Amino acid sequence: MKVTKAILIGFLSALFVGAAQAKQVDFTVVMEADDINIPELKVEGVTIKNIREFHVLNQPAGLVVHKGDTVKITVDNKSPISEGFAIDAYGIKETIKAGEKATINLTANKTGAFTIWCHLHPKGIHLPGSLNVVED
Ligand SMILES: [Cu+2]
Repeated sequence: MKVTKAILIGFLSALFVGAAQAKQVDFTVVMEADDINIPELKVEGVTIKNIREFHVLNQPAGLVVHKGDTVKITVDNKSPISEGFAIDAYGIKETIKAGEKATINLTANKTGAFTIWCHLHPKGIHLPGSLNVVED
């Protein structure tokens, strides 16, 4: 009887510890745009006019969670245009209008490094990020 009790307590403890490892993780990702205009640039005797550099960056770009975590990502789009937030492996594809926020929920049930990308713009304009799901 004592042994059975000890085994039962051990089993329940293992269950409890296992359940305690998965946790709720909240992130805020801000999409910031850089819009730079260079009216004239002289390089090696060549004059280039009206250079515009526009790109969008997710900050932070990399998110790290543990397998089993419940993840809530608040995406704040501070870009002057609509932006996309997609994670293919988790079936996420959100479009967020300029100045708006979106909340994305997922359970991190697949391990690996997954690209967070914008399905609206080329990757040279909107730099990709990553969701990294690690084993405990
Ligand atoms: Cu974009």
